[in-house]
Amino acid sequence: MLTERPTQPIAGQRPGTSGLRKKTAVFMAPGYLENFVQATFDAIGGAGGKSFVLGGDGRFFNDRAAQVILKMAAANGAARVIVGQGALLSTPAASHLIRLNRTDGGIILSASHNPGGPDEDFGIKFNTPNGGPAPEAVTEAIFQRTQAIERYRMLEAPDVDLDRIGVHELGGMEVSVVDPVADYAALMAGLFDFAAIRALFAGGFRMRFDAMHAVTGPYARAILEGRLGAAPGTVINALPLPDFGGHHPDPNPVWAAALMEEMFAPDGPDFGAASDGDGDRNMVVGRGIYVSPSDSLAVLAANAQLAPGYRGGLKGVARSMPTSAAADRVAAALGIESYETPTGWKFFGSLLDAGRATICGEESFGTGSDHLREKDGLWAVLMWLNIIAERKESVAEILGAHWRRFGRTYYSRHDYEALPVAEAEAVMTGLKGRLGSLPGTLVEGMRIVSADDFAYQDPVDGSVSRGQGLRIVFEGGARVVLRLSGTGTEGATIRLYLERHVEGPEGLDQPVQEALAGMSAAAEALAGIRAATGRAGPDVVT
Ligand code: VG1
Ligand code: CO
Repeated sequence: MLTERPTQPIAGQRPGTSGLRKKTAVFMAPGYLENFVQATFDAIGGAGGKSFVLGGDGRFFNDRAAQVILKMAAANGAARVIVGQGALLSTPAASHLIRLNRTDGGIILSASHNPGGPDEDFGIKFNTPNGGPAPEAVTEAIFQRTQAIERYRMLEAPDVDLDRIGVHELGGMEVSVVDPVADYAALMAGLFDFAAIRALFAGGFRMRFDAMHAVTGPYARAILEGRLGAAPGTVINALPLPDFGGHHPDPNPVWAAALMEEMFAPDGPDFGAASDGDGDRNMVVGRGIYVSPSDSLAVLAANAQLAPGYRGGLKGVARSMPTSAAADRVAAALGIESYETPTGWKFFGSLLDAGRATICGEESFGTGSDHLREKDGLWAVLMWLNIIAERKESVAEILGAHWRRFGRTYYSRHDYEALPVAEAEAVMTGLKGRLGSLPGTLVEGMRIVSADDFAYQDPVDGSVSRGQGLRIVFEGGARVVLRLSGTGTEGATIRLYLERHVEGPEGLDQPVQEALAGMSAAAEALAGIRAATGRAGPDVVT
């Protein structure tokens, strides 16, 4: 039975950097999820006759939310929804399925790297027919609709058995339950030299992949251990759990500490990697060496032609503003365009669609290419494996060679988490107010050449996004960048990004935080985060 249920606007349903994220209990409150889903359907001109992809990272409430969304899609007249078995889909796999099946978009249930569980976080995100996160104009339209909503449509029907692969029927709508891994694995096999990677593993190459009890486990098992012959047990924490085993599914040295320890042990594996809650991010580690995400982007761009899918070369490279300029140097050497976009994958979509960029990346452990329209954790791991198989060198050798050729861009992000909102905003507005007076001045003995609040005009569609982070550039290109996180659910998080380039050949092997000590002091002199918040230092350093 189809019902129209009266409702009213709920405050605060504005999507952030990557969809709408709130405490799980907020999402479970009556009408909360329903309002947002109905607003999404309304904002895209209704769901009637349309097809969608649906899946999530398996966190607590993923299964219930999927059933609600299916019944709402049916009640709104959708023709077909493609769902990953068990309501699971990694974000990149969802993006691929949208493109492969030419659907009218997709709904992804995830709060990505945020912890999951009844007391933790949940999230939802709409992706457009190109497979990418909805651009700002669409998220704004959804938000406007949440503020005017008066009713939502719901089908009263039993749940669909999402564990059974095949075609189901729900109130006249087709529900296709598909293997979440198969199409994605086939896409990867077309991009990379699986035979060469198989030979690498057959030759005794040892790898550890930490799936962090999040969605990538089944993908990594099937591809690395199944198709590529990595030793059984290569993938650890492979079972997706509703609370990610109580951990943060955030692939960085802090939250993947056990992997780091193994990789830095004397007889550690040759290669290590981890991915986040929804599988769109990656951390890559060599034996005894950590690869910063900004460096990873640069190395992948410089070596992409070693992989069959990229033999023809790259059209351009794009990075988010806080990501280091290491990739720009590669683009310059290759004679291709480089782009600097605001934080969030949605800003890469138009460049990828227009064929202006092939590889994109963010400092937050996100890398991807034009094979789909999301960042893609396993893609980056496979690209590294393909490069290692071709170059027959270790991660340390590949990075060392990269730095000797392009110089080394020391880089670090310092996160001050869960600050009182007023305190965090005072730090940001204080510095923002002083930006105009900074150029030409000396801080910690370094001269500032420019200071601005980053604004971006999309070179393809001309849309403008302002207020994307405070950017202070010093002589020689060193930078201090500050922005507020748009993905948290508690208080405010200030992200401070530090960067300094060393051309070499001397000084390429300094400890990162030592190399950036001057930048850190300059940042405190400029922004006074510690002074204003009383914090002794950042909560997370990556
Ligand atoms: C963070 C990262 C950003 C990333 C976003 C979503 O955003 O910094 O680079 O695109 O998360 O990634 P913020 O606003 O908290 O800095 V994911 O893997 O959460 O979809
Ligand atoms: Co993610």
